[in-house]
Amino acid sequence: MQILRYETYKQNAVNTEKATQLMQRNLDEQVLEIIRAVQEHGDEAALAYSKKFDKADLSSLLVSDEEWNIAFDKVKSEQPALFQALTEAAENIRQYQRRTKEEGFQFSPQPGIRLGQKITPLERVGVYVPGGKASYPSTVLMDVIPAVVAGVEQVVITTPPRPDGTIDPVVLTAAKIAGADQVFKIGGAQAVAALAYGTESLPKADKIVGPGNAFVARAKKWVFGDVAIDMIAGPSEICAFADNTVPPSYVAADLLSQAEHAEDAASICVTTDAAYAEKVQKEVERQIPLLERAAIIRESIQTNGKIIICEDEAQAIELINTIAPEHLQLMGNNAEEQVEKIKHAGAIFIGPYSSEPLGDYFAGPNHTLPTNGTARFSSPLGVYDFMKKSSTIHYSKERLLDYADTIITIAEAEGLTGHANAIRIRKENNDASS
Ligand code: HSO
Ligand code: ZN
Repeated sequence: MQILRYETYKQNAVNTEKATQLMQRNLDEQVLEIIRAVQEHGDEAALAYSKKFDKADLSSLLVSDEEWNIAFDKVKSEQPALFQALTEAAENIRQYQRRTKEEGFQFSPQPGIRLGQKITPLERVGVYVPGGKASYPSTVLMDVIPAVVAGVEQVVITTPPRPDGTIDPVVLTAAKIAGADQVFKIGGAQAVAALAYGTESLPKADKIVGPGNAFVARAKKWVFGDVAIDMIAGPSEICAFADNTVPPSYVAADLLSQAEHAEDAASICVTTDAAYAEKVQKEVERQIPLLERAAIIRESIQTNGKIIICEDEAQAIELINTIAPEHLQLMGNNAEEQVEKIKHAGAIFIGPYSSEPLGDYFAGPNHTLPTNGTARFSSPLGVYDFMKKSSTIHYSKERLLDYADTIITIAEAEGLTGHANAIRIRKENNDASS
């Protein structure tokens, strides 16, 4: 793991956007073809893609109630500790998410005037759950529960089938614990297209959420506008700010926990102490071979792992705000005071015992977080992502007449005499009758 001084890090941070753009263009051709096929041929195209990409020969896309219940009962009886853990985590997530629910409001700035905001849950939401090695029951809980708490009428999951046509029973169990309504065996860009436009079996969703591979991410970009989407999730990131009060083994373990997600995950340690940086570096090297996913971790640490030495705390905070990491761990002595100075981070873990996996699995706040610097302008997934707002306006006759001339003045300045007329007609009608 590379140790860098702050200045060197800043100079090296040139972007690699051009290469990424080229890759995306090739992907787009395939993704657009899939979207078009699903739009035109619905289930038939979806089933054909499941056969082509997932090697699954399905007769139906929907997971039947029987199949779902069998999976649930099996996990409950054969893996009771896991079942209990998922149930407890779900309760923590529910409790936290209830607090993120916004209420509407009404107020009366003057007698006869009532203004407000009405908040309504979305009707239909599609949650994409990745398959294969990256299929995480914890993500099912994190993405479904806020929608259920919001009051979404229909929450459906799409997830790629395994070659034998089944879905991981633990994912199905998490889906039931979270309160999803239906699960469909469909993944990739075809799932995004099916949710965006609807097919014979899949309902057309108002919003699609959840992480996925490059195909899913690109497809979400293309259907955006026809349907709402949450965010385009990038590789996992962790930034740990630590001092010598924190055991270097904790810092190293936390960095590696994110590096294990994928080769392109990014793990960064920030410190003001050069001797401490070396201790963390040694620990990282010591721990990598002990982990099952050592190969992935090594690659991730070699390419994107960095320990950055800053002059002082102020410089470190400035750097963290520039990175705007998905996960920030403030682990050192001054953690509580540092929180106030952090402007950009998806989730902030405070203190040496608030290790990132605590947030991934259990604490309650969402683990679907803005990545790739987007914490500058976006937020963790929450109930608010599944609700929308309508403004409400009421003026009594008297109040409208009071302000009629003012409104007409603005309408006429815009040259919109029809607008002016809609107000004037009421004014004249009432002048005449008085
Ligand atoms: N840390 C991931 C979420 C996750 N971790 C799921 C384990 N399972 C988000 O960056
Ligand atoms: Zn994780």
